[in-house]
Amino acid sequence: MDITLSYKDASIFYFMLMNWLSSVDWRQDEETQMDRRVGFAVAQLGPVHLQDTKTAVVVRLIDMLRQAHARGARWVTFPELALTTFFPRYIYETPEEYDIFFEEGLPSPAMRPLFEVAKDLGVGFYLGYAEKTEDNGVTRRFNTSVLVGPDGAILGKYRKIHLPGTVDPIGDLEFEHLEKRYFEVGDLGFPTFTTPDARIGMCICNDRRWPETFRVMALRGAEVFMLGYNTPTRNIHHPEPAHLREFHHRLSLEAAAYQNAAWVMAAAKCGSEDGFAMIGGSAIVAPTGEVVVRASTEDDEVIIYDCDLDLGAYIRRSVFDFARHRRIEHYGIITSQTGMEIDP
Ligand code: CDV
Repeated sequence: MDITLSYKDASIFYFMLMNWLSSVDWRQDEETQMDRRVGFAVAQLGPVHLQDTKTAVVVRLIDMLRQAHARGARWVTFPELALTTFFPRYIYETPEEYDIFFEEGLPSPAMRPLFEVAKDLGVGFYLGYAEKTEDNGVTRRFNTSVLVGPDGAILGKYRKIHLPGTVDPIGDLEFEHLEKRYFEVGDLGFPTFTTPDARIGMCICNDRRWPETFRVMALRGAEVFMLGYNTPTRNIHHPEPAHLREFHHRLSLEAAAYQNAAWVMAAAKCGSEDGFAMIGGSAIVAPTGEVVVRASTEDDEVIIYDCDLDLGAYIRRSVFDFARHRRIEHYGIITSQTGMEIDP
């Protein structure tokens, strides 16, 4: 009997074998072999120019929300400061000049149509915006994100804690980064929110470079981290090779997902805003640390994944079982000291 396989037969056999192997659940834990799948989408936003109106931007957001819903999403993550251009690159002197970028109330008049469509479709979302609020007669401004449930309920807010850049312009640069000028440091900590689908935590852009951000949310049980960002392609403060910008972005997401056994939804505002380039690279990362889907443009683009939340639960029961393996008696310095103090 001739059992010689042609190259084509061997390829088909290999393909079938791999398909079968990838369908086998490798989790040796009966409790988490039951899939808990939920559709999460990331809506990447292309450039928003200074002259673009908030109304026009919200039309784009609603269009992406509808696409995400049509493809099975229950939740959508939109970017940081999604309603306007990334205005902290510009120098403004008085609140009268920069208040046009801020929203008052939730939903603000500009946001309202998005809130209404999302509620009609039964889709929850994260939206980044510039928040202006009155607190005991004092006006305060934050770089904020809001989490709205699929039923239209406002679940809560997060106010950005790690604000990059400077208060005063550096000058002699292509553009500035003045988040410390326009926003206060967030005062809400890193809250997480229980929803019927998953426990969700929020953070914003520069927060992703700091591991403490995600560990605090993970200790509160977050299964999904939602994150919006505006990251200029060029590092004006600390020059570095261009490729590192995307690499460090992805590395931060992958590490956050893996080390905390959670899903990461990362939504960029990207492309060239009035000539100022920002990276794309919106992505969904699994609790294994693997990017499962990534945006391929620097424009409006929806990416979606059917996320198995029990995958994170399995990892939290094994390698990252915090209660069994963390050694807090050795971590005190993390909250008692900011800068480096070298041992004598
Ligand atoms: N919006 C940001 O927080 N951007 C910062 C840049 C300035 C480094 C970021 O971490 O991507």
